[in-house]
Amino acid sequence: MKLYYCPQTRAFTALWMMEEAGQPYEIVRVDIRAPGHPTEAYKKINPMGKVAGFEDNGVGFGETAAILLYVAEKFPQTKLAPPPTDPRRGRFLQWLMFSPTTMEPAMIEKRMGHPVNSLQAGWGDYDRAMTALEAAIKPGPWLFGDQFTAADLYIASGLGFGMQFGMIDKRPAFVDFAERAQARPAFKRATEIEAKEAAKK
Ligand SMILES: N[C@@H](CCC(=O)N[C@@H](CS)C(=O)NCC(=O)O)C(=O)O
Repeated sequence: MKLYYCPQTRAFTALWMMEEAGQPYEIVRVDIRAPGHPTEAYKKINPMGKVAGFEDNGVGFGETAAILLYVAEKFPQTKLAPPPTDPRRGRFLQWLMFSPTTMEPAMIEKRMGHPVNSLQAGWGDYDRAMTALEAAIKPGPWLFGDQFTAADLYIASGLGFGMQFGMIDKRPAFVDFAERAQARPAFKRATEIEAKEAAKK
């Protein structure tokens, strides 16, 4: 498995996932800030030319949610996703998709300071999205009780980023959730890899 990665980008989420999965993988650096990016060669991996990208058995693809789901399903023993027959599966998929479909646009809305029509915008609006998320994560420790899944990872990654850059309010439930996730050994390993990769620039 190859993870197409650039430090200090959204590719950190997929890097963290690889460390949670604990399976052999190779990091392939993509410099999104280099002139000429994205190259035609890289667009064969991710047609958008964005990171993260992923390749397994000669097939490349992008989108963090797809990478997380692919890895969780490839290694069911990691229990990073409830299996397709599990009654919680649909709810898991909903929260896995919540990051790109709802949290990200809500963060941009907050940063841009443009109020939106909550009925028309697919993400509702910032307050609606954050209130739904807060209610889901409050019981804890994770969205599915004691089982940490790829959905928790993706949400925690978005919360960490959003709160760091002032795009998400530091509600106590968000801070607790992000800190709990960041205390995981896999997060710490990913952070160390990220620091080493950033130093290579
Ligand atoms: N929806 C994508 C977004 C990825 C994305 O926007 N990545 C940025 C870095 S944070 C990127 O590759 N930017 C370079 C470019 O647009 O060429 C995902 O979640 O994987």
